[in-house]
Amino acid sequence: MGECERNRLWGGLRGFLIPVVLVVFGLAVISLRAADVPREGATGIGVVPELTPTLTVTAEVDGQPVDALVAYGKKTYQTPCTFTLQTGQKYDVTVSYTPEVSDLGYVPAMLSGEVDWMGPRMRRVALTRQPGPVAGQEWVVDLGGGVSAALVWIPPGTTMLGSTREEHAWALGPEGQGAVRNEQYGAASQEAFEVVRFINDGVPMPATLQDGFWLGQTEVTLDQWGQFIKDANYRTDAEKKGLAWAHDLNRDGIWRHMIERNWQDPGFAQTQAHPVVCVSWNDAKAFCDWLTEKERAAGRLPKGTGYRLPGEAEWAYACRGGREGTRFWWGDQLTDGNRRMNGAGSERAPNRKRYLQRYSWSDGYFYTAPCGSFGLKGRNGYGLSDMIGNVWEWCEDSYDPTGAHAEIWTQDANLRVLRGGSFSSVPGFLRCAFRFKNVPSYASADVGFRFCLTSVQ
Ligand SMILES: [Ca+2]
Ligand SMILES: [Ca+2]
Repeated sequence: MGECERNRLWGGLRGFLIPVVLVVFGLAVISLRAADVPREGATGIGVVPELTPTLTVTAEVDGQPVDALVAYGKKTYQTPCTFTLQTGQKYDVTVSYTPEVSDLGYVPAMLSGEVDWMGPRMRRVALTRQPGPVAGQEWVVDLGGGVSAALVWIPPGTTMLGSTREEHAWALGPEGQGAVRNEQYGAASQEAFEVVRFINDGVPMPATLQDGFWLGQTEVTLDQWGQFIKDANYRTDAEKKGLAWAHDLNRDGIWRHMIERNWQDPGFAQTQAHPVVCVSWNDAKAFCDWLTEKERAAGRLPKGTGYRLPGEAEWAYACRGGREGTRFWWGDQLTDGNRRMNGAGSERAPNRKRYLQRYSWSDGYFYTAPCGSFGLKGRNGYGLSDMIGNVWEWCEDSYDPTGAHAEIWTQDANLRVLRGGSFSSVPGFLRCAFRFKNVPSYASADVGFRFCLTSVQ
């Protein structure tokens, strides 16, 4: 190979290698820069700053800034607070505010989404008050699980406790039927029966309720009771004892202590709309305490209020629905109770032997009726359903044999007051003034309750 040829060959190789080396070297430089060269700081002159997305959260109430709590992940922070985020990241922030002095709490606000911005972002969260009971208006309390209970407002006012001699005589007479000796109650004699059942209405005595309060529009339904049982994992007195007072249908239909009777099986069919029965005073109180705690935690309880059973005077006043001085909330005529109450009517005819006392018409329900079955006609002047009949209702008070008290009376814890009569009651029991009582652990297939919301000490 001559010099000339070698030069030509080298020249050819050089023409090929130099671009290859340049390309390889160039790629190496480029990849080195992309992978390993530290990024320029945001302050570098002539360099585009790399922006990190941040989120600053502040809170306000009625246009004024407040110190709220911000929950992000498992930690909580105080406003104003700033979070450093990453583009594309999903975020979920809860802002809550609990002032020290306020009737009601505030609705927690949620901030959530995907980070689709660079640099700082500011979010000012306007917090609103929790909806809560307002004096003078109906209140629907949320029991959870999609179940609620309506309470009507009972205005302040004066009522007459007890009953007149005339009313007493009517209750014992042929229409009230309270004086007829009835084996199912085990009265030893007519005289004893009269004394036990009717002397205890008490003499007429005015009672003034200074403050209004809310009272359940209906007796507590199975739906509502079930929500409490689920949430509080509660066992009733009847379940613990393994028995309740109920009809002994396999024998003679007489009320007896029956094993394995409780609110889940009182011995007759019920739907979720029926009133819960076989609940003791203790059980009813546990329900009220559960609801108070739950509503307080949710910030929906006005300061100084709570849920409890109605006092005896509150119950009697509410039962009258604004109409004073009559046997029933609709007036004095028993027959006007047709399509207004579920008591012992002629539907009990098949049990004629044991249930001699009843009124002349059929109300359609041998046992409990679904709460509010009688529609608007069955509501008294305050809009309350089944104040007379369906199931007996526990009151907060202890039982004073001399009569009801204007204030809640708790000096004797051995007996608690029951009011309103039930599907099993004679007309003489189905009155606004009639009082009944039993021990706080008593559970019966015709006893339930309704609850109120009022000021508590
Ligand atoms: Ca009935
Ligand atoms: Ca009732």
